[in-house]
Amino acid sequence: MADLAQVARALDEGDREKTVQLTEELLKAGTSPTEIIAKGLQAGMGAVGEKFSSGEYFLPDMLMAARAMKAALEVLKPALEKTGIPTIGKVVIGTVEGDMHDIGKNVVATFLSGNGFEVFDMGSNVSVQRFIGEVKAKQPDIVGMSALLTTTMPVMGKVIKALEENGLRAKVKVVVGGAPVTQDYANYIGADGYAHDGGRAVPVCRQLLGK
Ligand code: B1M
Repeated sequence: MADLAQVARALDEGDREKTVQLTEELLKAGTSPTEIIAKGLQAGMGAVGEKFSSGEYFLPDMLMAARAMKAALEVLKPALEKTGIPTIGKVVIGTVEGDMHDIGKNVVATFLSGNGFEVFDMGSNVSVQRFIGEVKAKQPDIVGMSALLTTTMPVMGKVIKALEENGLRAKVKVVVGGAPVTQDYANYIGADGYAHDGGRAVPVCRQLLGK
């Protein structure tokens, strides 16, 4: 039978077909999608990241792993999206300007929409101005920002500043996350919440809305 280590390995090898096939097998066998993400897919991505850092892997290896992960997440999406939950609140979410990493943000968006939030996903490389425009247009309860690069993390603070300058800060809660982001950094830039992963983003957002 397929196991989580095999999923991690297939992803590390950038083998999209095998990653999807093993993900399907595990799901059918009753493994929770959350566990498949954390202990299979994300574990594999961690290995890819380490190999990229050490010079063993190059950009195409990261791209192949990203494609495999996206395909496997599509398999898990229906299982993550519970239905019939009344709407808890509206969330506008995006990866900040200069940053193309969208897999983690997609996971967070899927968890939120699967748990009763109406999610407007702006994609990646979202400028400060686009965040402000979307907040004005959608009037969300929460603005979610993701950053995977130490160089793009400061953009999250710029969005918060722009929310203040546009008289919107009191109307929304701001939640931030992404691999290099910490609770301390969230406090430093004046965000309302920080979540380490997609699963934890749900209780953080619920708590901020008092629900
Ligand atoms: Co890039 N990359 N990458 N990359 N990449 C990292 C982030 C890196 C750590 C790799 C490394 O060196 N070890 C490194 C960043 C170093 C740093 O700044 N500290 C890096 C680099 C350097 C780069 C480039 C600069 C490489 C280059 O061109 N020389 C380049 C930058 C491009 C750009 O953005 N401008 C680049 C490009 C890419 C690809 C395009 C090839 C691809 C991204 C494809 C895509 O996303 N569509 C890619 C990938 C795949 C990675 C790694 C290997 C994996 C990222 C990922 O998808 N993880 C990554 C190494 C790593 O993270 N271990 C790396 C899986 C995902 C589920 O986890 O995104 O952490 P994560 O999301 C989690 C949590 O962080 C959290 O919940 C998610 C789900 O549980 N979370 C939130 C995320 N957002 C949240 C928001 C929230 C709450 C929680 O609230 C709103």
